[in-house]
Amino acid sequence: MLKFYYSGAPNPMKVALFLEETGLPYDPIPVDTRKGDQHKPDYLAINPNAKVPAIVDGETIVFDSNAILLYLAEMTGKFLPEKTSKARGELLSRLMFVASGVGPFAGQSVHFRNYAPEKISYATNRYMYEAQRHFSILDTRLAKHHYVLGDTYTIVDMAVWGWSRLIPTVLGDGAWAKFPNLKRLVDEISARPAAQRAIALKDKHQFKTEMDDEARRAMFRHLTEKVA
Ligand SMILES: N[C@@H](CCC(=O)N[C@@H](CS)C(=O)NCC(=O)O)C(=O)O
Repeated sequence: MLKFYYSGAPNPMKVALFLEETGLPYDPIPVDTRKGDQHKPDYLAINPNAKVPAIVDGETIVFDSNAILLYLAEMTGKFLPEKTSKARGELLSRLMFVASGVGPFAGQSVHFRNYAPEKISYATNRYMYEAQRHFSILDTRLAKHHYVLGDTYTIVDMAVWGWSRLIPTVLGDGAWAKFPNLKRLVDEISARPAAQRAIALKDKHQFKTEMDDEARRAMFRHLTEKVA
């Protein structure tokens, strides 16, 4: 059975949503990143980047949430747009836009707003600005299309859902007012039974919730290793 290495964080949740939407059988394996599980040799053999999610499907290993979404969608033939070159161009562009823009800038925004030991207004402003800019691009798109790729619910919407549902954590309370069309999509997806099951998945295992010294050492290794 397909093994799904996960936590309740935004990137694993995209994959949990896909798995629950398709009903593909899977074995959820917790990786408690606040306890340092991501740095254990057995896990590094699966994902050398020491992050969740990852999947093992027989002899195939896939890590990085958006790569996993594409792999699973192509494997099952589900949640993909129509099979035209134009639609594939849109799929790849928008999926990589989420992978390289939305996710990283939202993640850094959360980091500098909530976890940086010093408040650095330049960094906070840069990452919040970029996160907001990326979400605005999605919002503009969704003003004209029901889903990111048009009329069909695809893996791009699942990828978007992963980080967008945390917009208040990324940009602060009240930020939803800036993205009414994106909110419409996130609310629609969150109300789906599959999304409810994906969100509930983390309750199957006991994940550490405190962001204490052990968690900071595991997740923010630059605190103890200076390279600059
Ligand atoms: N590009 C990767 C990023 C994965 C990532 O940053 N995962 C976070 C959770 S959302 C994580 O594992 N954090 C633990 C750590 O940084 O040590 C993906 O999309 O899967």
